[in-house]
Amino acid sequence: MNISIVGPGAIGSLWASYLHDAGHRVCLWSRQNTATLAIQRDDYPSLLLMNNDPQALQQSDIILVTLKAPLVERVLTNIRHHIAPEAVVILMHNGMGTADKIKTLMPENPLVLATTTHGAYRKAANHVLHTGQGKTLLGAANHKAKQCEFLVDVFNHALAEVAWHDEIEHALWNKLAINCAINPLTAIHQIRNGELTRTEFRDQLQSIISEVCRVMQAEGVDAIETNLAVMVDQVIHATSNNFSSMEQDIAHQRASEIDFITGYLLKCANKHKIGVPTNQALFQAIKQIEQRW
Ligand code: KPL
Repeated sequence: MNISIVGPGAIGSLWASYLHDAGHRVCLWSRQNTATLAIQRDDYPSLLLMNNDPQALQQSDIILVTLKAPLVERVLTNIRHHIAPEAVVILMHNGMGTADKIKTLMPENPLVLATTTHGAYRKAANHVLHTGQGKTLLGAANHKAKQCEFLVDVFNHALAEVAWHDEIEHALWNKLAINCAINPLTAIHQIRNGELTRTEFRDQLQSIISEVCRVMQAEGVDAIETNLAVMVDQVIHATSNNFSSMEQDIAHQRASEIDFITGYLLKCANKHKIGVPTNQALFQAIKQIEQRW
């Protein structure tokens, strides 16, 4: 198939490399202004992929968007006239809130949402390390995408394990709960994920999770507070040596994904008139840090 990866950061480069190895024609769309881009995964030989070629984008059957959430709407607004109306658009990023905008922006295209737990680390601009095996879930965000379950075979063949989720929003909410718990705290304190096991964070973590759980239930997601707490704890342990993406954004003075993580939670909480003071305070703390730059 012809597949374009829009925003080849760590996760995008990982998928570009695996999809290319599985026999697909993979092209990139990136902020680098060059006709080709090299991508190396682990110790494998480097691949040279086409970059920013409007014709290649036009011929793509699948557009895998691995941009960070704050960039999705702006970039797709700029390139949508190069994208065929039947091309399947897949959004794969941390946080929630982009899908509604893209549904309106590109009403003809089947829209699929994805979440992945694969670990990827960008060692250098063109070199990605596959640091942990994970699982990828795909699911329909609009009516047309309900016929896109075939994507599971395409993606599974490249990088297992991939499954179709009939309620992808529920899977995204579970990931949002993990990100609400881990990302702001590690970013504010500039610590690794594993340091959240310290007793000083126990009450705060519990309060974050309890607030998220109430909002999830109001949104119609089957959430149980103790299960969410176990899930967060498992991720903290499994990624204990890692810095979260928000910790890295703040450390490098880049705008974070806070509006699409805790910010999305606050919007939903407001809609249901649910008080979420702990998450509200974390949101403000991140905003204050970002405003200092
Ligand atoms: O998704 C993550 C992130 O850093 O954004 C977690 C799961 C918290 C791993 O670090």
